[in-house]
Amino acid sequence: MTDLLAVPESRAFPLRRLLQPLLAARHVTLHTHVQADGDGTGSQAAVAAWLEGRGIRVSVVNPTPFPDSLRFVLHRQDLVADLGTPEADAALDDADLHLVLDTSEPGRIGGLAQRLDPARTLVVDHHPAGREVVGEVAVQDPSAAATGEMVYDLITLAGDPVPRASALGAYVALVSDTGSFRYGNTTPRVLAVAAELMTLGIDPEVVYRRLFATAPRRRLELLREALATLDSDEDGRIGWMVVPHEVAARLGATGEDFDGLSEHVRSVEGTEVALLFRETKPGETKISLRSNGAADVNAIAREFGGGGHVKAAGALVHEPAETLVPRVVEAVARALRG
Ligand SMILES: [Mn+2]
Repeated sequence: MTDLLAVPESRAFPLRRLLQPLLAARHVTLHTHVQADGDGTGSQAAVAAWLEGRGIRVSVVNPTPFPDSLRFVLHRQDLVADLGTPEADAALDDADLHLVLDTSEPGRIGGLAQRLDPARTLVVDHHPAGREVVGEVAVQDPSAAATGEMVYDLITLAGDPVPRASALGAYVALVSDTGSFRYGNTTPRVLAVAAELMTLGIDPEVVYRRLFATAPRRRLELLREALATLDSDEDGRIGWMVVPHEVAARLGATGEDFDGLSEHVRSVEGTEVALLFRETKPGETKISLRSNGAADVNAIAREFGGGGHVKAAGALVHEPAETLVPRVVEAVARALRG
């Protein structure tokens, strides 16, 4: 069997270039996109434990609060300072290097976009490159299943053993972005990396329980409300659910409560594109788009000012769901007609 753990050369070359400034830094701040997910935070945790082991100071500064449900992935809670706090300002001022993980787009990092000097900012991301990139040294590789896979590569290219805390972060990243090793991005290499991480002490069942098997009651109530709105176009190729702002507000639902909701829509037989419309506030709607392969939802999301991957994308639109839903459904129908 070929060495599945070997880093593909097309990825190794740019990652080695990024290693030079990274390992020469004194204090690195780590960043990910708004509404951090398991890949963004897992990648941050993996890099944090690794760089600290090398004697480099690390801070985690995200544009929106670090999700409580993902705190377990960090080896130290005091690494985190939310943007806008004095601690975050101090870390950003003191750092000589910034590393943005799991996005490269200024529009995805909220208020951080104004705080990061591109000349001192590196990017590691697995999304297709957008128009603007936040850092001057950016490694963007859509062939990676997760940013966490690239972080694993970065550590091994440095010639370092993968610390156990880094293994946990990388594993959480892989589980999150592959839908627990079920989506099409689950390559033989992903499973080989996951196997390697297991040998470093990761217990898949423990991670599963922390990520999925416990949820606040409001999350199931949100699912019940969302399922009540389940709808589809005439031939059932496009399905969607809508969560109005008043529902989310009544339940006290946070961003992470919505993770995976669109999978319920996608699971309906015959569905080719699944949509979730979530009003984040009155007059503002977040669209999540999931494709079973027939349509490029990244292209559709870009029509509405967003982006993402071919099979999973999103957009934030300043418009109530009521008028937005028919416009997006029509755009998807057009894409499916090809
Ligand atoms: Mn990701």
